[in-house]
Amino acid sequence: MNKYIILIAVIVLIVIAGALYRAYLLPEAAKPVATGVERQITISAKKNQWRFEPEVIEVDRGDKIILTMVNEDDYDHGIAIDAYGISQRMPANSTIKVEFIATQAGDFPFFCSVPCGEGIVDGAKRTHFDMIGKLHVKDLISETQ
Ligand SMILES: [Cu+2]
Repeated sequence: MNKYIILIAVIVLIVIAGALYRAYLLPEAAKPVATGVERQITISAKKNQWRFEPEVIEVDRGDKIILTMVNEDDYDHGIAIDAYGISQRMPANSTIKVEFIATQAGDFPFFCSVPCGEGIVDGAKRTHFDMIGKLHVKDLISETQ
């Protein structure tokens, strides 16, 4: 038999198997959801505190998140959420917007992605590495609201 016909048959089989997997075997928690809810959330990098405010944000899986990131400092910071492939620079004394859909449930750190130094805040040393917070994405299927 022509090897191209065999090749095409194999590809067709793989595609059909993938479609069947998505339709029947994919766990409910792994299916994409969109709640249609838009959440406006503002997070500030507090001036000379090496701290995000707030440090915990809670959303529902499937929500569209519109983050307004305010940098109060005279130097740059960054915002990164690895799980969502987000990494953006926050220029000094400015505000940026970051949009994404919270497709995965779980706890994900958000953190400063631009080395931004250190200082003493209320007698304690704070550094770039203290600029970390938590994004909690609630799963509406496995958690009861
Ligand atoms: Cu920073």
